[in-house]
Amino acid sequence: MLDIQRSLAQPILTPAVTRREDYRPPAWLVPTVDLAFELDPAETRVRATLAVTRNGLHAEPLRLDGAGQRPVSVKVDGTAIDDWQLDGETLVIPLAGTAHMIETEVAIHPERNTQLMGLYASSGILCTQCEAEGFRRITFFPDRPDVLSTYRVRMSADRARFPVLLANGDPVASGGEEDGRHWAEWHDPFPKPSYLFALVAGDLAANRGTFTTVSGREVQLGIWVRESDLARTDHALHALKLAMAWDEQVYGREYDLDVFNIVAVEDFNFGAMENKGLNIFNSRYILADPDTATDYDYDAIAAVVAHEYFHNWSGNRVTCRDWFQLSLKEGFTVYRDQCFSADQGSAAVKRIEDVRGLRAGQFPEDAGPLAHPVRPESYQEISNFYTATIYNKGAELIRMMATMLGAQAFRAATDLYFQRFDGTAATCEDFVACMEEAGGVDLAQFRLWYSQAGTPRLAVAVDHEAGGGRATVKLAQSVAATPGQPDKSPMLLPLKLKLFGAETGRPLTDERLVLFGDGVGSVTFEAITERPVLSINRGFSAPIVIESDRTAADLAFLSRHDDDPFGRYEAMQQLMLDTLVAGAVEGRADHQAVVAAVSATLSDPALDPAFVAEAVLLPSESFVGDQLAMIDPEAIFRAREALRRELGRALDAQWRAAYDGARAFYAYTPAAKGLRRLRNVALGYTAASGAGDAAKLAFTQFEAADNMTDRQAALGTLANGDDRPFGEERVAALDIFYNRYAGNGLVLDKWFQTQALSTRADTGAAVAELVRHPDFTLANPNRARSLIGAFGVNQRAFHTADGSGYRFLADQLIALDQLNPQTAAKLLPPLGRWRRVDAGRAGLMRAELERIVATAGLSKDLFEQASKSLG
Ligand code: B3K
Ligand code: ZN
Repeated sequence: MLDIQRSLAQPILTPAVTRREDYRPPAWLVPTVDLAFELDPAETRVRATLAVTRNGLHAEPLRLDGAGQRPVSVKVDGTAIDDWQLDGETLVIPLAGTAHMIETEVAIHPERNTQLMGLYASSGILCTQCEAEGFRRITFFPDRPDVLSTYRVRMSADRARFPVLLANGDPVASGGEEDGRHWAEWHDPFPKPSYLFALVAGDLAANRGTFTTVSGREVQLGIWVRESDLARTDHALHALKLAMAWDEQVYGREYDLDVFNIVAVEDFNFGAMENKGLNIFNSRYILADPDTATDYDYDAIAAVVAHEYFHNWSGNRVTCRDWFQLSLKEGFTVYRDQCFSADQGSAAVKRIEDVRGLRAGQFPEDAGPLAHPVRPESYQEISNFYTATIYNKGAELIRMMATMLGAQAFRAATDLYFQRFDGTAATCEDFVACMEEAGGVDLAQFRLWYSQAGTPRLAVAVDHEAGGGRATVKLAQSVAATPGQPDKSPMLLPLKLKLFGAETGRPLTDERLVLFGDGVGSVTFEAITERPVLSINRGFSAPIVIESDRTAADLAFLSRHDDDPFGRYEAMQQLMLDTLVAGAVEGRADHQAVVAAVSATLSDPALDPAFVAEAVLLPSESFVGDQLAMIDPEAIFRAREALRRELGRALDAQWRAAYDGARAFYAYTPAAKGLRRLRNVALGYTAASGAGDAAKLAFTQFEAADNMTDRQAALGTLANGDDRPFGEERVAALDIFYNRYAGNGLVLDKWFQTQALSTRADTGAAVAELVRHPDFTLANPNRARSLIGAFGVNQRAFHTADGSGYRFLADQLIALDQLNPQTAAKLLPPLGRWRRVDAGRAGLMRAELERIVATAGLSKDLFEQASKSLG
């Protein structure tokens, strides 16, 4: 009976699948678009005038994508017609000639738009989000990235509520209307796809600046926010100017309009959007001051501002032919923003952070049911493909090509790419072909990185001829099966390697770049006079997993002697991982090698404190889990806590010395940031040691802090603390923090998130209580992510053996899906990891996935993620 009910409840139609191989050029082009908006939050009228031209010889009608609207009127060449049809959501218009003027009018309802796609209202501001397929929610249009048009936009709105009217391109004219309304017209001379369309109307104030481009043009810059937020926009404006200068210097890319505007809104599905000349941002990537934003927030703001700005060339001037090419713009642009950030401070620390992010977000994706290639072959809902694979693995692909070509040839290749494809919609293949042509390299095998999913694994062993002589590095590559791809070919791996002498600690060779493309092979080094220790995949030159035969002693050695900072970090991570895996599997582990290596790192005066802070951090619970075929979340948690406690206790004096020695006046500089980071890592270890004064130490820091980095770190330490000895201070700090920042949404997000990430045993119950808090709402994506998203990645709390964590997440996702399918779908992946846990947990996780899939009226976003996760 139950089964019958379930099958009845299942969606009868599986969402349609879009395939890369089905790509056909558009039947009709739209060289120009005129849009007129009568803006009103309750009902906005949109009149669109499209000049359309037949693309090639065919008899197909014009098909314009829509999203459930019914046109109020349709005209062809000035005459109202009634032989249009709606084919599902698509408006079909029969046309006889090769060029026509099409006019449509629709009514849309921004205030009711909880999906935050298309035109919507956010705290009284009207704004748009069109990528990937939101433009069709505004007007009927061939909503695909290979239809490029120049846009003229006229907006009219109530002057008092919406004094500022912005759109893409440059402002053309503005004026008053009757009834307290006013209008403005904007024109964007650069042909663009509809996903880059944007408008904003609201009561906004601007932090203005100017930038003079390399050829001497002055660009007017504006960061638009609510008046009361203006004081928190200087960092974003400064980052924008740095990014504009950097893209000129490093890529020869100059800005091309007279104005560049950024608007920050509170309700936004992701980080930000690169609309031509009018970027729209989630306010968390704009607003910062020392009292409310951490160093991490400051870094992220600069990175996202730069990322969206860089899209002006990598994405806007050269866009994507179809959404399967998404990594063409996203992978490349992430690579560009990573390099920009590396140039602002420590490149070594930036690389470590990027690799940590890749391992936290992309490796699990590549190893799970949602694995897909950097250039996918099919999708049901394109919004689900804005993934760590497209973005971060995509960036690693660009980085590998840059490594293989070298800086000069890489620049020549990007120049060629921009010049050849400017004003067009290109493919990943076009990019690779430019790399080959300008770089003089053969990338035939490298292309597999675009088509094969999965993280390659490389087994490494070193043979050394006794008595000193040849050293042979033996390599064996494998790529595990992923959904739809049972058999893989070996990939081309650019590997940087170097040998160090085990006795002397000195380099035995120069760094060598080896392009390894075989399943099995070797690299030899001659005249190696002492036992070599191998440093491999230096700088993380290929995004792969290394399985080496290096001993704990070798890893400890490299953590001290490798001259590649990433190599030092990596050796320490591997040493820690091996220890944690042993602890999780056997219930106990020898901590001595890690303790000694951490101690040596802490006491090396030559090291940058920012690097030290990264190097002494333990791998996350989920990364430890990724090393194991079967995860026991409690065992991993216990093993990690045991090692943290041991490190805390054994090195108590060093942590306290680091803590006291790393005091700095607040400044947002790389040096001061590094000191804060080290100090807060030291605080965490002191707390982990169980020292009697740790709660007091953290609470004192919490109260005395003159910046959010220190305050939030102290709060996080307290929030993790058990009732004894942390009870009083923990409760007090959470209360003080909440009251101090009441009304500041971005800081309240931190308050929710800190509690959702707590390692305490009662976190599940606490989070279930927090969804009933008056400040909690699923309608705001930042708030939903801060509690529900953070809970999903809290390994201990989410994987509670009774399945309450799984049930909680599923309940929340089903509720969120009603409002905002895109954001709900993004938070689903933790439920898909059922293959990695014991049968009891796996059954509970699958039951929740099945319940989601069987929910009536589910979005295709969540349906695709949940059904694929069932595998
Ligand atoms: N291009 C946007 C992301 C749009 C996501 C649509 N689901 C922001 C960025 O990557 O720069
Ligand atoms: Zn992007």
